[in-house]
Amino acid sequence: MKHLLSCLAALAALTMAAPAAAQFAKPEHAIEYRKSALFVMGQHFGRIGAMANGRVPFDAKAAAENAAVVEFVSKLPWAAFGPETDLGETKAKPEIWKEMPKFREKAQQMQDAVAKLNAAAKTGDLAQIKASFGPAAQTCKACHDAYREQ
Ligand code: ASC
Repeated sequence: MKHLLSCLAALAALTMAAPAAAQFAKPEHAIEYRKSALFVMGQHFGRIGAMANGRVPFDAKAAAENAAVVEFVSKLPWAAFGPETDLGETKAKPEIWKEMPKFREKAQQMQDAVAKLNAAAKTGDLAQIKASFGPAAQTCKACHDAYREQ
């Protein structure tokens, strides 16, 4: 029984780690994958921003759906910054691979911030969404400023 439980726990851990363990057939697939994930995240993040900034009417259900997508997708790009994915159709700066721990820290700060945004969006309270949107956007910008070619 104990063995079965630890097997199940290991399986659950593996399942949850699946996006992080993503493997790519070619470096250009990894580049396309991370760009796609970041693009999708930006689309959904932007829809929340439009509500937070009053450009579109607030819709609590839409905000919550968008924030859930943002939080999930925020976990995906990082496994695609592996070796040999620094060259190609990418604006990712070489510094990423020279200071990977710093890059990962920034990536983690973004994931933490969008998790907070998602928690705020679940409450349906626009004030809470507004309060957590800015800091989340700041984490996007901080990483772009440091690690993305203009
Ligand atoms: C977005 C988006 C980003 C961030 C960033 C925040 O909507 O696509 O990359 O917000 O512009 O500063």
